[in-house]
Amino acid sequence: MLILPKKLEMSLTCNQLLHKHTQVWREATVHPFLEQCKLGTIQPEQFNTWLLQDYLFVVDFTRMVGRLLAVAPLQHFDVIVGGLSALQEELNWFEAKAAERSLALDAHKQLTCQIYCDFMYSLATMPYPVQATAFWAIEFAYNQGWQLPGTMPEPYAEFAFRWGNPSFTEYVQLLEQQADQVLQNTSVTIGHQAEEAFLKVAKLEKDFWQMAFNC
Ligand code: HMH
Repeated sequence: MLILPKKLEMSLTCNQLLHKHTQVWREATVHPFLEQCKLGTIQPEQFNTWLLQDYLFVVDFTRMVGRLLAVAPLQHFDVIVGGLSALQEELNWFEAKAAERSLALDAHKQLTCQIYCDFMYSLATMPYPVQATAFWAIEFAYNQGWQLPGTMPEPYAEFAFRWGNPSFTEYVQLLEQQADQVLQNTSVTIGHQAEEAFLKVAKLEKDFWQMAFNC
C-alpha cells in the first residue's frame, strides 16, 4: 500500500488556490466593466445597474458574515466584527451614492445577483473553513478587481479607493490568514469543499461584472 506523505493530504492554502486557478481568478477580477471605469467610458446606466445590484448583494453578504461569526472561533471575532461594522458603514455609503444618482434602492435582484445571494445563503450549511475561504475570496475579488486597473477618474476613483485602499487590503490579508489557519487543520473533504467554494465565488464574480451590461 502506498502511504502518501502527510503534506500531500493537506488542504490548499488561499495562495495555493490562487496559483492553481490563475485563469479563473483573472476572469473574476479583470473585466471590461472595470476597464471602462478606468477609461471613464462606462455608460452611466451600466454603472448604476452595478451599483444597485451591488447594494442588494452587500445586504445579503452582511447577513452571510453574521452567520459566519456564529460559527467562528473566538480568536477570529476581532476581524469578523470589524468587517461587519465596515459593511454596515458601506450600506450607508451605498444609500448615499444611490441618492446622489436618484436611484431607487428597492430594485429587484437580477438573476445573477439572486444566484450569488443564494450561494451565500447555502454556505451556512458548510463547515467554518469553507465559509472562511469564501469570505476571503469575496473580499479579495473586489480588492484586486478595483485595484488592478490603476488610478480611475472621478466619479469612479471613490469606488476604486473603497476596495483598493491600503487598510482594506490589510483586512483582506487578515481574512486570508484566518482562512489558512483553519484550512491547515481540516480534513481533505473540507479542503475540497473550500476549493469548490473558491471556484464558485470566482465564477459568480465574473458573472456579476457581466450583469451590468445586461440592462
Ligand atoms: C459582487 N463581490 C461583489 N460585491 C461586493 N461588494 C464584494 C464582493 C465585496 O468585496
